[in-house]
Amino acid sequence: MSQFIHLYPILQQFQFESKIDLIEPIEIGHINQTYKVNMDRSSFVLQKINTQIFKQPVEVMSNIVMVGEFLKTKNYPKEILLPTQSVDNQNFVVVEDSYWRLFPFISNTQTFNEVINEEMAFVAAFTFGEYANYLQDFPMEGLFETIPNFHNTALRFDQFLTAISHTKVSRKKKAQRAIDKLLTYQYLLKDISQLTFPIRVTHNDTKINNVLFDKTTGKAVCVIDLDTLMPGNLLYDFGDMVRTFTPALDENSEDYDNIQVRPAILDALTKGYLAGWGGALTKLEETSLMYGAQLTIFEQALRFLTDFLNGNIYYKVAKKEQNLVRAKNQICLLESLLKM
Ligand code: GN1
Ligand code: MG
Repeated sequence: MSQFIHLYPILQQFQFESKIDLIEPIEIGHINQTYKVNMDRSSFVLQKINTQIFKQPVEVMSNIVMVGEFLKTKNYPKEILLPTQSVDNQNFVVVEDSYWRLFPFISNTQTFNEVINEEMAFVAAFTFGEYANYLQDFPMEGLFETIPNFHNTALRFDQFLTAISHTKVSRKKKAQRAIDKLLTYQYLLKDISQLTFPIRVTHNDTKINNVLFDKTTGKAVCVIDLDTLMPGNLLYDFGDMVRTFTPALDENSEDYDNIQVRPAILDALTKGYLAGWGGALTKLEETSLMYGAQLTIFEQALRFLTDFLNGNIYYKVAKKEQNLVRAKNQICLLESLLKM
C-alpha cells in the first residue's frame, strides 16, 4: 500500500482517506492512469486524466456529466457512469496540476479483451447502439469536441505522411513494408470526403472492454470509458466494434496470420448494433457500415504507425516496437476485411 501513499491526498478530497482497504493499479487503456480503490463496503475507480491528450479535462467531465444526466431523464435502462463528487462538489479534483476523478466501481462486473462468442458480440453491440439511440435528441450544442478532428481520417493520413518524412532512417526502414501498405489504402479516404453523415453523440472508443458485463448473468450492465463522447459520425463507433470484436486476438498480438475478421462475429455485432438503434439509422449510415469499419481500422493502423515513427509519444508502450506491431496487426485485420 505504501507505494500508493501519494494517492491519499487526492482521495482525501473525496473524503475517503480513513476507510481504504486496498489500492491496486488497473492496467487498462493506453492513455489514463487508473487505480481500483477498495473501501470497506464498496470500490471506486480513481483515474488521473492524461492532459497531454485530453487538453480540456473540464470539458471532458462536462460531457460525461451532461450525457449521464440526460440519460437519467430518459430512463435509460442500464447503469449510468457518473463521477463521484469531491468535498467541494466538483466532478474532479486538481492536485499539483494533475486532474483526478473518481467513479463508483460497479460491483460484480467484468470486462473482456476479446469477444468469446456471437452472443457476446450481439449483446455488446446492442449496448453501444442502444446507448447512442437514447441520446438521439441530446442537445448537441452543449457537447464539447474535446479532441478536435479525432476521427478525421484524412488528417490522420497527412500526419502519417509528415511522420514518414520526419522519422529516423532506422525507424523508417523497420516500418517500410507497413508504410508501403498503408500508402496503397489512401483510396479509402475518397468516399468519406464526399458523403455527408448526420452528426450524432458518438462514444468514439467502442472497444469490447468498454462494456461491463455482469459476472453472474453475463448481461451487459454499463457503457464505460466516456472520455471521447463527442459529436461525430457513428460509422467510427461501428468500425471500432468491428476492429476489436471480430479478431480472436487483440491489437497487441504478433500472431499476424491469425488476425482475421471472424464473419459470424461480424454478423452478430452488426445485427446487435442495428437492433440497439431500433431502426433509427439513416439509409446512408446503414449502407455505409462496412465502409466505416474499413476506414476505422485503416485509421487505427495509421495512428499506431505514425506514433511508432514519431518515437512513441502518444500511446503507452511496453517495448519500443509495440506500436509497429499494433500497426501490422491492424493492417492484417484490414486486409482480411477488404477481402470480404
Ligand atoms: C486509446 O486508452 P484507450 O485504450 O481507451 C485511444 C483510442 C484508440 C485506442 C486503441 C483518446 O484508447 O482512440 O482506439 O487507444 N484513445 C484516445 O486501443 O486516443
Ligand atoms: Mg478509451
